[in-house]
Amino acid sequence: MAGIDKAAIGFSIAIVAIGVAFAMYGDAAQNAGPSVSAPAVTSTAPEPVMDEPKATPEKPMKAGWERATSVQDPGMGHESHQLAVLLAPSENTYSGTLLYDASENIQLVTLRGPIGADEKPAKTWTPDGETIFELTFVDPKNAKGEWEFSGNALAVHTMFTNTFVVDYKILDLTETEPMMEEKTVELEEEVAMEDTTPAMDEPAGPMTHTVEMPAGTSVPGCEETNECYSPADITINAGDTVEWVNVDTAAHTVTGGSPADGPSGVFDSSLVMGGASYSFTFEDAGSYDYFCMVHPWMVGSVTVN
Ligand SMILES: [Cu+2]
Repeated sequence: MAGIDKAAIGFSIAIVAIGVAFAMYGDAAQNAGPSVSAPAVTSTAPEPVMDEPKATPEKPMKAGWERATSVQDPGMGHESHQLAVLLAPSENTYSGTLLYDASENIQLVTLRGPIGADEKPAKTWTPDGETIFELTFVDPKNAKGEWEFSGNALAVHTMFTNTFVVDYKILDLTETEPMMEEKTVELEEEVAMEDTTPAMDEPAGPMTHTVEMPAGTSVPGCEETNECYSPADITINAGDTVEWVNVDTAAHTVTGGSPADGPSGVFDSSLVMGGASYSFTFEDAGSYDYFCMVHPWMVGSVTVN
């Protein structure tokens, strides 16, 4: 179970890492790229777009296919990207053929891991220096196509701010349990953007740690397993930043203090809408409890060494 949790957390953070990485040239691509169709967005404004719902593009749904709608990339300051998760993170390895038909060009993403410390793939990401994931990112530069994939999760992505929809079908889906996995089988990867992808391994200096506000936390229940923030308790180094990503549809807060004692005043996100995020940099060692002002069963802590 710990493996699944770690993978799930890692995937979520990895998605942020993807967003962070691609934001760097995503801005350039956006300036140079085709205009986007979202009416509320201009390409030049420094968009305070985190909280604004985007119109879902109209697209006839393909009969017999499933549909996913993207959400704003949660990376801090990287509002210009969109993500849709098609296969949620799993300890099992998924393989299959993805047929996709999206409302605009999309990029294809898989995550593999956690992998062994002796593996040295081209693209890695790690939340803690120990749990290491391999990222695969393919840009087919089209909206329709198919992709043979393999990984512990499957998602699609754009480098634009507007919501996209993707109709998809997964053929020949298999799930391989970790025990059954043959270590000798290498993923066949076409990392089209390999040369331009900023390296994500071995971050130097202060790190950013991601904590999710999971879906469904606006009703009680998550407190029974201490999963109202995920992870609810995190240990970091002084100078590190914690980014809380709201993957729920409900708005939440990240408020220093406790439901019993009220806000500490150390940090307070105010309302973080669904799909938005909040970051705080902890300069001083100590233990910091926090909670959600809207849903006081949601509590978490940050320990700063
Ligand atoms: Cu809440």
